[in-house]
Amino acid sequence: MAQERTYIMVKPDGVERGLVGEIIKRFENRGFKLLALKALQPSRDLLEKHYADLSSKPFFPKLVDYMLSGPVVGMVWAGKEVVKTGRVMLGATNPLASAPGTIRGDYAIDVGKNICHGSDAVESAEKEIALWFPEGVLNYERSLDKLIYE
Ligand code: DAT
Ligand code: MG
Repeated sequence: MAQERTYIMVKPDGVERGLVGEIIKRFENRGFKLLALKALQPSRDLLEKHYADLSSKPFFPKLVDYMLSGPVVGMVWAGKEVVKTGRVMLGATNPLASAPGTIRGDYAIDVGKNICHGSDAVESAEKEIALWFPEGVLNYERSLDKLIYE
């Protein structure tokens, strides 16, 4: 089976608020497969690369400062349409526009404190995985998949 992958990251506010387990649990419960997980204090350089597409936005300096304010937890999840589905599970960028039941819709209010990141396309996911996990990530078969996929 082709393994689509996405990069999901709990932002500093999500880590400090103790939401790491909750976010992991939602991806686990859904049936996605964890390929990598780490807590780290990202550097300004790493964050500027991660958000390079937004560098001309007026909120960019504030965004980078927010992301520098504490540790983050980065993870790689795999599964069928995990990029798109991961974004649905996260909710809209602006938490006030996020449906209840989504992570942002259940736990956040302001766009500048929206708890989590999820890749927006398969191509950007692969770029982000290479950026955040230069050491590489796991690739393994899971017997559980026969209970999740038809
Ligand atoms: P997303 O995180 O949903 O992929 P994005 O990639 O457009 O959204 O933006 C990255 C982050 O930048 C987002 O999670 C929060 C911040 N951001 C986006 N739009 C913003 C805005 N209009 N004002 C303040 N922060 C914003
Ligand atoms: Mg984005």
